[in-house]
Amino acid sequence: MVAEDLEMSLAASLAAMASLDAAGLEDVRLQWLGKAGILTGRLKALGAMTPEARKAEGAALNDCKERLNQALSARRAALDEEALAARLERERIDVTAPARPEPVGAIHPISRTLEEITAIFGAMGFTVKEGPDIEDDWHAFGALNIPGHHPARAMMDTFYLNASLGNRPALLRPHTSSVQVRTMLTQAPPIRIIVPGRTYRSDHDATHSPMFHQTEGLVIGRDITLGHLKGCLIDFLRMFFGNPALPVRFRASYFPFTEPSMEVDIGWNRKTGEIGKGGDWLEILGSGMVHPNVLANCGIDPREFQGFAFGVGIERITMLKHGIADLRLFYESDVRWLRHYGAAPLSPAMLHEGV
Ligand code: 2NL
Repeated sequence: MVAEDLEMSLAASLAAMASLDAAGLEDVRLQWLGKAGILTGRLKALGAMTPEARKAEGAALNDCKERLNQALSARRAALDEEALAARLERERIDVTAPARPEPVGAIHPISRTLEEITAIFGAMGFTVKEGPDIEDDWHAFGALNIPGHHPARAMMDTFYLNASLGNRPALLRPHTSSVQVRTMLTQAPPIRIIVPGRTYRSDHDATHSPMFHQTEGLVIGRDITLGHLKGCLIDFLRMFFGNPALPVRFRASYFPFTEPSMEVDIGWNRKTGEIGKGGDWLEILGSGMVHPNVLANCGIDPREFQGFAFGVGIERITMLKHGIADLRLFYESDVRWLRHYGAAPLSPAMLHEGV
């Protein structure tokens, strides 16, 4: 028979469990079922009993053991559940909470100008072409009708690399015209492209950087005239500077790759720097009708096709538009300067209210 005292201390142990943690439960288990445990001792003693006594005592001890184990696992499960509930509460995420304020970046003024130029010419039906910064001298000079003795080809202006492409000297492109050359060689007219990108010249002072940005444009068709050139560039300049009455002047000039060639000036005030009024003229870009030699070099028959091209310096027009005094500021990565002159990242260049 199971003694009364065993039944009583089991009841006490079961009752005490409600307030025990995992370590406390393990103590109770060892107290009953460990090597020197109460039940362990009683079970060992069964061997010395008569069969009848052993049967009764054995059944009772098993019953105790089962109730003990059941109570232990029930309490363990309750502890696990409490821990999980506490953790869920502790790690609760409020998905409706407003976002923490994040520092807002800004678009670099050079990037902004490129976006604006792309928007303006995009609306006129131009597509954007890009090409390699490392070029050979034929794509950079030869194809463009630039003679070998031309100063642009000299070491002091162009960065030549200690390498060649095919059997031609390699260099850092001094203008993006090489991309237009590549386009004419691979694509039949009509052509209507702009080519924004980095360009390189061996020059460094307040108005020149060895790396700068340029956008060139090229339009080729059967009946493209100087009138198209003028209309296109006047529209571009008026839109870019946000002044529909901006005075624009075309002045005869010379480039080896265009004939005739024209420098384009806009009206400004020399004293105040104000653009659009003041009676002075400021040179802003170069343009012209593509030279027949250039068309022929690029596989286009100049008796069938003609067109115009232009080139504009991105740093220069950005400085004029925003009143930036020194070119070197563009490349200093001064965060205060970028914050001041940078554009809002979520307002893309759009034409409906001017760029
Ligand atoms: C300037 C002058 C210019 C071009 C660039 C060009 C390109 C090809 C054929 C003919 Cl593939 N011309 N580009 C034409 C005239 C002027 O840029 O002073 N840029 C800042």
